[in-house]
Amino acid sequence: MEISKLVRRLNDNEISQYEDKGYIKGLPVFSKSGVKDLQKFFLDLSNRLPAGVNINKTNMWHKASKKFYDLAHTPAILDYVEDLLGSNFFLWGGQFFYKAAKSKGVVPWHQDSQYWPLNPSNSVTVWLAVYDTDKSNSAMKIVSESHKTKRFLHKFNDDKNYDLNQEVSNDQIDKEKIVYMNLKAGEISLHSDALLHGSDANYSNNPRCGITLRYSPSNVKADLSEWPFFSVQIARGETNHSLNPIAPMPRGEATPVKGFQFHHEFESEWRRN
Ligand SMILES: O=C(O)CCC(=O)C(=O)O
Repeated sequence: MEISKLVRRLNDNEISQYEDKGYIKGLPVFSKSGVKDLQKFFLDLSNRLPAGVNINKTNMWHKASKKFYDLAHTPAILDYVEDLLGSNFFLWGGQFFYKAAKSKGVVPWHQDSQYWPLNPSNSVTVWLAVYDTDKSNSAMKIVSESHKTKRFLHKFNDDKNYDLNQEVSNDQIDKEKIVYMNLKAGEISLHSDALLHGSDANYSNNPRCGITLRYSPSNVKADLSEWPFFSVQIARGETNHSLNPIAPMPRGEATPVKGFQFHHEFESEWRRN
């Protein structure tokens, strides 16, 4: 995938904005021709899913698919993350947030850290736009500065249109501070794991898809009693091998069929494909 000529490093204002507001948006990664490849990549991978499997319920693509692994190790993306996390960090999650045109799927307001048994809580999510995205086609929305409140009260909600099952109620949301993460295809936003975010249904005729990549500094440890499948791939620098299990680079193409899978579950599929 061709990289945009506009890629760069984060400047001091952007780094301060991340610390102060909890996000940065509109960072270029892929060129126009790279975006065509990105869209083909998304369609190819989603077409591999067995009938009845919802792509929004799958995860760990970086452990299953060499192509996804390569995307998540794109140097321009890692440079932006390094500017926030420093030179030693790992990749541990890769998934899609897809909403077809006219789809009713909603991502309720939440903090990622509510879902993740990671300590310390200091992860960065890259949200890579596969298509142009704004409020009309359900761009992700965030509450600026909400990451400064470490824990909002989440309640379980099994609404059939929800892509996640824990939500922060509307009365806890400071409406004045909502920002839509408008992005051109091939651009990324970055958000803190403590930032409140979510997205509405897609009432438009255009699809929207974000590829999310999760990175943490190498001192972060997962509680394996809660997440036994957790394993990491070094993204930059070094990692402490005694803190978390290490996942190999995929040796081929496999397809996750649910959210949580061990890396060894993909091995036989690599041999077959
Ligand atoms: O794409 C969305 O609407 C939400 C993404 C999200 O929840 C996340 O990146 O953690």
